[in-house]
Amino acid sequence: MQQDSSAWRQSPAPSAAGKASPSSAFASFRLGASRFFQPKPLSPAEKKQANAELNILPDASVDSFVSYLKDHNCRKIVVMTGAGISTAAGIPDFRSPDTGLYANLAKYNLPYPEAVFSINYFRKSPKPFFTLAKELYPGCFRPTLSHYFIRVLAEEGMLLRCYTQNIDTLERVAGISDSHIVEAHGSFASARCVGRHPRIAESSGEETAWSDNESDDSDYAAIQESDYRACGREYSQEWVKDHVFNDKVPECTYCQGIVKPNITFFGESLPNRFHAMAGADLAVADALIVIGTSLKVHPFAGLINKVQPNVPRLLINMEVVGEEGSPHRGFDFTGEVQEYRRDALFLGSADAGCEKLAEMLGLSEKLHALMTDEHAKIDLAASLVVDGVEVATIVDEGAKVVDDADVAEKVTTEVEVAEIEDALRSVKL
Ligand code: CNA
Ligand code: ZN
Repeated sequence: MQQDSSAWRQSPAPSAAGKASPSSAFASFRLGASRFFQPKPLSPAEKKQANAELNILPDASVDSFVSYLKDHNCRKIVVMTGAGISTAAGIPDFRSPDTGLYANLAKYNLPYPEAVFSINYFRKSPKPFFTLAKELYPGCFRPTLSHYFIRVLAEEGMLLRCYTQNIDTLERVAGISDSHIVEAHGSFASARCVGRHPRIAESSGEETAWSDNESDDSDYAAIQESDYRACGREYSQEWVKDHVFNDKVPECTYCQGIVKPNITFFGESLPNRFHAMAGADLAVADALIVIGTSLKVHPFAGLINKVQPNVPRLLINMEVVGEEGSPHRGFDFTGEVQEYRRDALFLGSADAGCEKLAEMLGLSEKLHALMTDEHAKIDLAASLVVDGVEVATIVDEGAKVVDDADVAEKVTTEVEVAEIEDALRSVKL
């Protein structure tokens, strides 16, 4: 057990006889007095005034943050993103007051907005989620400047990892490598059946008692929730998408359970990859950039507290989020609460913030060239015929557009820039 050293230092030494001697009484008085006159402990802001080393950043400006990146040659930047980096692509976020999904869910008749992403509600009533999924489905949107900025950071060897809460797969479409991405809330890229089988049927060696004895309810009356195991059959994104676009709830061909895209709902645990990587990544990160998130969803939001206390952090968002007024948690843009001054803020759109970062890092030209090129490929794939081959179908496979090396190569090697420009004039998105 840890000893309380201050209490130990201040207690008067007893005399040999066990009584306090006059000198010890005086000492006791002096100690009491010095305790009384002890100077007030310095506030974190005063400590920072006295010790320049506590000022990791001199102020909360983007300029100071970028100077730090350059001066310290940061190569292990962790980027955390949320729905705000995809709104410019036309995908609504959750919580923006008029445009967010939560403000526009009336037509689904939900008991509360979050129900659309609640696993318990989904099991009972999957239709609202699939109706919404049709609107959000990947493959219909182009990545934003912010997505490409993250890719440029990776190509410059500056990115350790991008942790995204988004389920739209636009990081993949932007060409950020799988190894650099952690999809903390899963994605539409795969799906599995969330139906359940009675374990009893399995252990008794019977074939699927589930469907064979449907009429005989009494067999199941005594089965508890824990007697079930998840079906878990995997289905492809294309198979699910087919159902969703035909307004059908996708049902497992094996057990008739609902097939759910592997996105994390409220009430479900996050993917293993998140748990396996977050702790180690954040511990060694040399800078953190948080873009387009309300930081309301945990455990993701708590990642900002996992970097070392002297690692600088930048928030790029339409509104200030994540301040908790705590010495150990949340952002501290004023530098008055936490030991180190290290938080910077860009209040505005994700794209404007990333544009500014790119400019200051000398990466602007590369970023714009990359985005123009990638958007052209996506547009082409959506509407063009290359060498007599109809590639319009490729757009249906969304994330594959960039991943599919053959197609990408074909588009870049066989179509001249002039052709792309001509083609773009005729593109109908
Ligand atoms: P949120 O709670 O809706 O917050 C979005 C935040 O971004 C808000 O603070 C906005 O002010 C801000 N914002 C909106 N537009 C911009 C912009 N152009 N530039 C900068 N900031 C902007 O969303 P979170 O991501 O914080 O919440 C986590 C949820 C949302 C996750 O579980 C996601 O799966 C879920 N979600 C994802 C998507 C997607 O994949 N694109 C869309 C909607 C919701
Ligand atoms: Zn099933």
